Amino acid sequence: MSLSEMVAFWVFVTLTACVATSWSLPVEKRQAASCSIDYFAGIAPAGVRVERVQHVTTGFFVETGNIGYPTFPTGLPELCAVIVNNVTANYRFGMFLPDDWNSRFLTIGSYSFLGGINWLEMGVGVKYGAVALSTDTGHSSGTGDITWANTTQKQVNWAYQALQGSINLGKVLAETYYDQRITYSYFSGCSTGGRQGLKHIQLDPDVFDGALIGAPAWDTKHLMPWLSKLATWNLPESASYSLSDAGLFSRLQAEVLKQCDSLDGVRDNIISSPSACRKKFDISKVRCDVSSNKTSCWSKAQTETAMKIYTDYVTSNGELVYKGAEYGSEIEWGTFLLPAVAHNSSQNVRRNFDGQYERYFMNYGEGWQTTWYNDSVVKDAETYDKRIVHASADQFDLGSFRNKGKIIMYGGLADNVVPVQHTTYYYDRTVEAMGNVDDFFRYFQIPGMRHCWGTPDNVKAPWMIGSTGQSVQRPPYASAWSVPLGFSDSRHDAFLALMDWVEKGQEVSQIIASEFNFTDASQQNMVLYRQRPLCMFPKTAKWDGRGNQNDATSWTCT
Ligand SMILES: *[C@@H]1O[C@H](CO)[C@@H](O)[C@H](O)[C@H]1NC(C)=O
Ligand SMILES: *[C@@H]1O[C@H](CO)[C@@H](O)[C@H](O)[C@H]1NC(C)=O
Ligand SMILES: *[C@@H]1O[C@H](CO)[C@@H](O)[C@H](O)[C@H]1NC(C)=O
Ligand SMILES: *[C@@H]1O[C@H](CO)[C@@H](O)[C@H](O)[C@H]1NC(C)=O
Ligand SMILES: *[C@@H]1O[C@H](CO)[C@@H](O)[C@H](O)[C@H]1NC(C)=O
Ligand SMILES: *[C@@H]1O[C@H](CO)[C@@H](O)[C@H](O)[C@H]1NC(C)=O
Ligand SMILES: [Ca+2]
Repeated sequence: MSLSEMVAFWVFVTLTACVATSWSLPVEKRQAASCSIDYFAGIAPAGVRVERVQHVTTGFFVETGNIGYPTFPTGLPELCAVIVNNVTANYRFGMFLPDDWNSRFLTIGSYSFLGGINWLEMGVGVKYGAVALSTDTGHSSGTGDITWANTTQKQVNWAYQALQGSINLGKVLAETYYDQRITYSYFSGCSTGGRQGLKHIQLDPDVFDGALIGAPAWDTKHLMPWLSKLATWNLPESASYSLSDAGLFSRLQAEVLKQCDSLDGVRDNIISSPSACRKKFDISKVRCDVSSNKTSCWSKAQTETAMKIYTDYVTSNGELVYKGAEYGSEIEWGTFLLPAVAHNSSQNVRRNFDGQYERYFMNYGEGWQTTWYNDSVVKDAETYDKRIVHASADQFDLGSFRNKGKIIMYGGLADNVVPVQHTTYYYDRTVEAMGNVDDFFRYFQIPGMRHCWGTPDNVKAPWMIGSTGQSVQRPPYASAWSVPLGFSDSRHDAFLALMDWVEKGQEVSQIIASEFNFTDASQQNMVLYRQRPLCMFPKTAKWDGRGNQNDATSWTCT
């Protein structure tokens, strides 16, 4: 044996011994052994720093200083938590790699302009047995803050680059760690998360096999100017037409319910046909012109402001910017219209969102005032988005994704944070571009649901379909997953339904939504209140006229 042969032989023996030792361990133990910063630093490519690796055996994981997502999951299975930092592009992502892995990869979406890793909902995802990943989108920020968006790199990171790079590297790290291929790649997200899901399908049709898309804020370049327009309809706050008390929105919502509930054929506190309401609603019924009761009396001028909000925002050139608010969504109008800062702040805006997109994302500068808004802002937003930032997920033809993946999209008919008519508009435009899309893209409207989850107290519509953002809204909260009280199956859980469609070819034509009642003041216990099928758009649920209306079997999709 020559020296080189001896070295080669020694290397062979050593490697064989290592591999033999390693393979003699059960798979889970072997992974736990690799769950170390040295291991991940060893497999990570140049340009990234592995910040933290922790084998979680306590069911609980915390990342201190995460101001975007300060709630953390509990009840976790044993897993490896990893934080990776792309130091070149300046974004971070987190992964939960379960010891007991079913070879699926699940990307979890973000919300709003929040900067941080969404560990809470990764915690939901990992309970399906998948690797779960989320990115901080390249910055650290809390609610209602867009001041961070003052460099092109940060804007582009939020728009798509941070998530794109995170998914690409995350997949490689997972496959290396498990020494096993990913069989299916999924996405689940709502709001900004919905935008991210559609955006990444548009960027790369091979990125996901299935995507659960909730209330997508897909049209960033129009959504944000619409918010400013909304603010200008309502400013100044001292004006007779201004809507400045949450009581006004409750009063209007109650009137809409009174006039429109039965227009869908069933008096059940749910407006299932807002389009019928749009044709019939008489807003003058909320007027009482009692100036001493500003909280629930509407003036004529205020009803005119409301009518602008219900109507599509179209520029003076006739271009549609954003679809109007839906009838039944009034409780949510306060999100953008009620002051979040002192009434008389120097900026004179009701919500920071009103003008921060223009100031920071569009580089108008800190001094820009919402009251300066005019339709040319729309043109500027379109141009900047198209040329530089590419945040909007505004491609309607989804191309070859059709041959590869499946999409379940949903939107609450009482959503006015991302007005639901614009979600329907995305679906309609896609059908226009691609023809009937039932083979791969199905849309489910959820009557009475607010933005992403929840329902007004006087509506209590079935809304829960176990999507990642939804589960944690109800007990057991931070340790929740799927639909509670025994409904974690593919008839009630939209993500399980999506997996069955992708992996077994089982088409999803309805999903049964649930609503629960709390049975204690501390809201830790619930009973089932009612269930009803959500139907593949444009079908709607029809009551059979006989059975218990709270029972899903009394309804069919027609
Ligand atoms: C951007 O904003 C941050 C604070 O969020 C500030 O520290 C930084 O100097 C700003 N950068 C530019 C280019 O304005
Ligand atoms: C870091 O991010 C940039 C921009 O997304 C990307 O091009 C690069 O590949 C990333 N590096 C790694 C090692 O993932
Ligand atoms: C204002 O009107 C509402 C609804 O009519 C009523 O419940 C409330 O008591 C009134 N408030 C005052 C101060 O009159
Ligand atoms: C400004 O707002 C504060 C708090 O809302 C209030 O106390 C103060 O009277 C206001 N000042 C003026 C000039 O309106
Ligand atoms: C419209 O708004 C833009 C941005 O604030 C401003 O530059 C422009 O001068 C305004 N145009 C008119 C006609 O007021
Ligand atoms: C749930 O709450 C609704 C509305 O408050 C009530 O009508 C219904 O009887 C309750 N159902 C159960 C099972 O508690
Ligand atoms: Ca009804």
